Amino acid sequence: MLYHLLFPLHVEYSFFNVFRYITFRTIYASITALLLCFILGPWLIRELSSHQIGQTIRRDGPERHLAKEGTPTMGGLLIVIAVVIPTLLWANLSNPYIWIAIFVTVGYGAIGFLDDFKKVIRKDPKGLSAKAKFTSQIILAGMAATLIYMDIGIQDKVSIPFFKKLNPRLGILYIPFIILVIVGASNAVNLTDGLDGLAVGPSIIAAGTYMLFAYLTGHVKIANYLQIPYVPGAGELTIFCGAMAGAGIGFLWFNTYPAQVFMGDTGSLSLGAALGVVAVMVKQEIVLVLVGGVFVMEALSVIFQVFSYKTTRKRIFRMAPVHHHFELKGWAEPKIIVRFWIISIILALLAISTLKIR
Ligand code: 57M
Repeated sequence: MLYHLLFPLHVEYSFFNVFRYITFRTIYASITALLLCFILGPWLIRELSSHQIGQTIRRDGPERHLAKEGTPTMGGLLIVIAVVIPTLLWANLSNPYIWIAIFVTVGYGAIGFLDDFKKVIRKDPKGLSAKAKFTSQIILAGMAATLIYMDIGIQDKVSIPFFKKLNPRLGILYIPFIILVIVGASNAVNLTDGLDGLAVGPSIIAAGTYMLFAYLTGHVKIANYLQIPYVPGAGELTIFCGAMAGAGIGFLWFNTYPAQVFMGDTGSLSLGAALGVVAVMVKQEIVLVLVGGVFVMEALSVIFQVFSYKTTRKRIFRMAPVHHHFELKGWAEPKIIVRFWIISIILALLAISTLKIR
């Protein structure tokens, strides 16, 4: 909105030219997101607490989680607001990628909200049924995939990290592929969200990485120089990613150990889906496995654990997802969290290196 209101003034006042630049608008989108979190955060936490929107802790988990009983949850509302408002303020709203990113973030936030609402307010420990949750995730991702492939006509070629000449075309299969990326990313972030700051830290790092990818992909000269796909208009997603990184950092202020608030499914589902849809639109889909490596590791730990337990009745980890394993080994919570962040940073750097090593 600010872009549309203020940029036209550059004809009379050259200062307003600065609104043309994606870099300038990204910085201010991040700052706006941070400020929104700092301003709204304490109020939201107070409201959630006063309405007793607190977490119920499962009795079969690591014992030290019992002390977290009653911590306000659904803080993801803050994340969604702090991603969407700065994007609406600073991005070019005639850009379709921006609207698809907002649609997916808000849509998955709404699914998470319904789940949290049933669990926390209606006191139904099961929340939304797995079937309802999964079906609605697939429908939303399917709508986004159709828009991306049919309407905007994003190419169905997939970029394989480290191989610049290997770009398989998926044809119509590109639609289920996009659904897989969005739904997979969303659920993987959700599984990771089990320790203070554990999901939001790697989400910030991933948003920062995709901020870079979006900028490069939308810049014809740089994209050609790096021989990565050039997607006209995708550069505007840099602003969305900047808002996401800002919102994540702002939320972390309150979610860092010992957490004053949890994000709930409202936050985890929307953050994961937002990363997934951006990865698709900037044509760096497969490398998300590396950028979001911590989420992948957490999801795989559950898959292996369930498979092993079902087939051999033996557990690979003391408890899955893998962060519980380290908790039960006696590692202090902050140690696990910060080590997972470090792994995320290393993986993000590796992912960025795929721009050159190819
Ligand atoms: C969400 N959420 C937390 C909070 C957060 C298939 C199975 C592996 C699924 C998995 C599961 O349910 N994962 C989804 C994990 C929960 O946090 C809430 O949920 C939101 C995210 N959806 O925002 O609202 C608890 O996590 C802790 N927490 C923090 N800090 C935070 O910032 O400490 C969360 C955010 C909170 C709080 O304690 O209450 C969760 O873990 O429930 N299931 C599991 O993870 C279960 N694992 C399991 O059953 N493993 C078996 C299997 C797979 C064979 C095994 O290994 O044998 C464990 N989860 C729990 N207790 N809580 C089992 C025991």
